[in-house]
Amino acid sequence: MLEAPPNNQPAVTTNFDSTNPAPEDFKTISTDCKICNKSIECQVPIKKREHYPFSFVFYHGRPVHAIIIYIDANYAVRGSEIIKEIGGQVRGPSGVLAKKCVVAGDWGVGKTSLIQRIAYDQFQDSYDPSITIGIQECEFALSEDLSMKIQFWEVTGQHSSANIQLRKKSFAGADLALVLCDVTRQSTFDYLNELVDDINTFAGRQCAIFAIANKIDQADARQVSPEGVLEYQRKLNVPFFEVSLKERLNLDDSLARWLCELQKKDVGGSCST
Ligand SMILES: Nc1nc2c(ncn2[C@@H]2O[C@H](COP(=O)(O)OP(=O)(O)O)[C@@H](O)[C@H]2O)c(=O)[nH]1
Ligand SMILES: [Mg+2]
Repeated sequence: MLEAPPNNQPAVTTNFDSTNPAPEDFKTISTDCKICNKSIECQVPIKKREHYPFSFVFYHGRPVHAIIIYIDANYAVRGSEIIKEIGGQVRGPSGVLAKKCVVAGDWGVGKTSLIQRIAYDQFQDSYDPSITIGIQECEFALSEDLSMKIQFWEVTGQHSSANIQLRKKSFAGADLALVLCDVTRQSTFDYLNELVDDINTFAGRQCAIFAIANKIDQADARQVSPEGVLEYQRKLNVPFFEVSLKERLNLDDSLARWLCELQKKDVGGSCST
């Protein structure tokens, strides 16, 4: 049985620091945007030394476009690159589709595990609520000359007026939202309703939402049956995938669906998955 983190309300974290730093650990940097034709201020998460240098995709402007910012170990901007808008989405100069994916859900549902599985194909049995991935970038090859770079944001924290601004910041500009729940704890399903509302409000309707019902390897401990999962799917009107991150069950199928959904938005047509 998982133990809730101390106050049951971990802060929204948007960086790599395993000491769960304060949510305001962002640094404002200025850089020129050729589309806006002026200097813009970007809020970039502060990371641990060993994670430098890193690149960060900053979404802004009307219509929304993005700039890739490379930060060196002294927090200097090493360079920036405009990625232009194509059909409401952004594409890098070298056939790279750039996407932002928020990974949200109650504590202990498997947000960190999901990102670790995708990025490193690793799984950790122990639970330390203070360890959050923050932001992790992964690149997926879609074809010989096209790849997709997804920036995964782990968004923790319960709904509360105190962290509503932080949620807004985390969800803004998201192309994809993965909302996780745990089949061994029904309360994690009940939490999805307000999460989906927040995503629709702060990320906008163009953000594709998928729900991940995790931990199906714990069949005996299930509080939500497969029929129950379908019931939530109907109620929330969001596709659900039942997975086990521990056993790596159904992950590839669901990954193929998200990538397909994101790709469809840019290049149109349908996917074979
Ligand atoms: N049995 C089982 N445990 C899992 C699974 N996925 C994650 N866990 C465990 O659940 C706990 C919380 O996972 P974590 O990814 O840290 O949750 P987060 O708080 O949402 O980021 C950890 O102990 C994980 O090992 C799964 O598929 N099956
Ligand atoms: Mg976590």
